[in-house]
Amino acid sequence: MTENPIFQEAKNFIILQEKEKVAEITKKFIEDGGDPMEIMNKAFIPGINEVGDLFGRGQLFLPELMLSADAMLIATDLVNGALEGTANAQKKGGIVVLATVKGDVHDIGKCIVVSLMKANGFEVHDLGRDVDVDRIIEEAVKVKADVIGTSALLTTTMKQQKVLEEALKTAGLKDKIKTVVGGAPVTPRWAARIGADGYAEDAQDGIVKIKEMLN
Ligand code: B1M
Repeated sequence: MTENPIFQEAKNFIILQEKEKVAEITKKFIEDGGDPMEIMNKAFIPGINEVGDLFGRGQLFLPELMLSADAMLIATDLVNGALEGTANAQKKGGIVVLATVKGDVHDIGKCIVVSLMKANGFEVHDLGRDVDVDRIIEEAVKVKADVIGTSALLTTTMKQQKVLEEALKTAGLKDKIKTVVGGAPVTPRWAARIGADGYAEDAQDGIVKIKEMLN
């Protein structure tokens, strides 16, 4: 089956930093009954990944990266709004504290994870980005979290996920609160090495892993 050409068009709008066109195409796709996660996974994420590759190769610079990120945030907000509209309050998925780790401002992926978890009936406490390990643990204790999920996008900040594991052990909480790690540089090997309970490749995988843990 041939792929819907709208995905290539939407991907290009992210690469070309066309914020208004991103908003238009996303709204139209959703209004026409499209699955919001489909346009996210097939157009916007490949688009921003391509921007990241161009930036990594020095073919695109920080101001352009920031404009593409703004366009991506518009798409994410619209997709997340549509996902939250589908939330099923009947399902009880458990209590999850989510954050992007200290030193890291990348939160587009984490926001998608938050919305998809809410849509799947989890009680989500989103601490935002650049969040200190002590703050994450404090909130997890306060809300009696079943799971702490962290996102890290930089090779320098993923070490914070290890700091979290060590702090949980020191506080005697390691066997009480499960942990899931995610983010572009994070791998299953890293998760195993630092003693995290789970690794999630994407938002959907995060839901699957947390559900497995809580069963
Ligand atoms: Co930055 N950046 N950035 N950036 N940026 C990367 C990460 C980079 C790989 C680009 C590159 O060089 N090719 C590179 C890191 C290199 C490295 O560490 N080795 C990089 C750099 C260098 C930087 C700066 C240092 C640039 C500078 O200032 N010179 C700076 C750092 C700032 C800081 O954090 N201290 C910086 C800044 C920025 C912007 C602010 C411009 C912007 C972020 C805006 C924002 O998030 N609000 C930005 C962006 C957009 C990117 C890229 C292009 C895209 C990231 C993204 O949003 N992807 C990125 C390149 C890339 O990753 N390919 C890059 C889409 C998003 C949906 O995916 O976040 O991976 P992702 O989330 C996925 C999965 O990973 C998973 O599910 C999500 C959905 O599928 N997931 C989880 C993530 N967390 C999860 C948690 C879970 C479960 C699943 O459970 C807990």
